[in-house]
Amino acid sequence: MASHKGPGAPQKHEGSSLRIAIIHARWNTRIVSSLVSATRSALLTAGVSAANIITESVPGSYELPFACQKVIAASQIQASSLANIAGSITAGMAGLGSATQDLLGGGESSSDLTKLGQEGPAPPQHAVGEKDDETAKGDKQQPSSQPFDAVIAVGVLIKGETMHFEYIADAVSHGLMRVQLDTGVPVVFGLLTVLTEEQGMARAGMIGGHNHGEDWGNAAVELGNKRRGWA
Ligand code: DLZ
Repeated sequence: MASHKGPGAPQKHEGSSLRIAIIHARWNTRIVSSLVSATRSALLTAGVSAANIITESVPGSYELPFACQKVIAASQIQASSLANIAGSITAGMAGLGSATQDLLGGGESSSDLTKLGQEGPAPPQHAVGEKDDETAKGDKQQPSSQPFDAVIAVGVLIKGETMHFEYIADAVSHGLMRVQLDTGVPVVFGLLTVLTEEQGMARAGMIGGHNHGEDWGNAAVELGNKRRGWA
């Protein structure tokens, strides 16, 4: 009998206007890396530009909620400062006479200036550091400075002999839920909580089976788009 597990029939969502962060733990690195790789591929397949996928790591899963919250906040602050700078330039230009504007070569309309401020080729800045390897790999699209549309938190918790697993799993799932509800930015739950390493490898597509990272990438694109409609 066909399995009913998973997110149902695939839906197509367009990701080319989105900016997405993948925050991953380094514990159980091989499994995490396979999951992150599938997550990234799903984002690229949906049309998200490589320049607009930011990847950042933290030591373990316990750090994921804090890092997600900080990365979201930093991107929102950066976008609003750029909008303020663009607003000041626009106001300054409006205060100059048209002759002075001509002298300065200020032919742009104020909306163009605002656009320059928001979408121009300003280098991205991120509070928790940044892997700027995406543009180096030949991606022609300029990185956007818009706030993140979604964040994907990836980690693998493997049950040990103590109660660590239970405490961390509980804290991280509550923490990630809180971050998305507090910030209004979707945080995709890419946390595997498995009993054995083999279970983790199976869910990361390393010994056959489906790589759950693909679902997480697709969920980020879907939620990133839908959130705009719900705003
Ligand atoms: C301590 C710990 C343990 C025992 N197991 C895992 C795990 O399976 N997966 C994971 O991502 N992290 C683990 N950690 C590390 C914690 O998440 C955290 O990094 C440390 O307790 C420091 O805060």
